[in-house]
Amino acid sequence: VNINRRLRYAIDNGKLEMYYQPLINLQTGKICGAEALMRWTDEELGFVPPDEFILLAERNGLIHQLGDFALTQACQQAAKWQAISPMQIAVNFSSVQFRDCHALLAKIIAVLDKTGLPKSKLDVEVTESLMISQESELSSMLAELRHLGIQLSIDDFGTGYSALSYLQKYAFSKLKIDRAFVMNLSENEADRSLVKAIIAMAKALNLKVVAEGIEEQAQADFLKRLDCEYGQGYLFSKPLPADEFEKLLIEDN
Ligand code: G
Ligand code: G
Ligand code: G
Ligand code: MN
Ligand code: NA
Repeated sequence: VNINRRLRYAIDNGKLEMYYQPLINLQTGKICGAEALMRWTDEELGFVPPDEFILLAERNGLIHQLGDFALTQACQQAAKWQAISPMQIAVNFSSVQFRDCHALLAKIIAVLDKTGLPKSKLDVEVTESLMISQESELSSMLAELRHLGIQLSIDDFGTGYSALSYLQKYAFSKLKIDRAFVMNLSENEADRSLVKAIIAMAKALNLKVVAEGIEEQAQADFLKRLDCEYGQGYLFSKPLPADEFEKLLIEDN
């Protein structure tokens, strides 16, 4: 089976689906947003993990079509869900999508216009790998996103190899602590210290903090005590199909 061909088939035949994982306000326990995560189940290959097909798509160029799909679907849903709750929607972007910054910015603006989602409700998630690229246009593109009122988050924080100087250079709104640091909070004193330090640093830089991969109440309690604003993880909910997320959102409001 040629996985490239199957992925192209999936794009052309509506076989991709967006799932939504609730973003929880740790102080109130309520849903304040969602992260959109792509799912692909192929008739021949079965369930293909997103990190596998995203990597493939980055190599064969299909990432632009996947990215457009994720953005459009997520904004459409979130625009609809504004009637239930003023929730935010976080969409993952690959660094490859930023190679043509102008085109990407135009795409984002066009999708927001078309779907009617307020700009402040979109959260663009990028990883530290984007910060390694020294494209001169990146800086002005990210500044323009923020100028428009769009949120910008640094995802998987702490797992990349980039210097921390980018945190000053770009105006991020949120920092998402990678689940690798959250996982062992209950057992590991070093991880507790590290998470404490990351939260303190984020606060000093005026960034909101999201802790990812929360699976246990003890982890949530620890993070709440440290004034971590938001959490995501299986403790609250795994990523859900749109209709299931919508039910949860209605129950929560
Ligand atoms: O969803 P998990 O649900 O398995 O996702 C695994 C990885 O795939 C994560 O790093 C996530 O950021 C990435 N991913 C999931 N959906 C998307 C998407 O729509 N676009 C991009 N660029 N990455 C995604
Ligand atoms: O999260 P859950 O317990 O439902 O996952 C069960 C199995 O399904 C896991 O082996 C996982 O690899 C796979 N899986 C995880 N997320 C999804 C998804 O969004 N859709 C489908 N079809 N399978 C998934
Ligand atoms: O890299 P990014 O943060 O975009 O990807 C989020 C990934 O984390 C997805 O694969 C999602 O399914 C997964 N995830 C979300 N919550 C949990 C959790 O509590 N535990 C684990 N192990 N994975 C999680
Ligand atoms: Mn993410
Ligand atoms: Na992450």
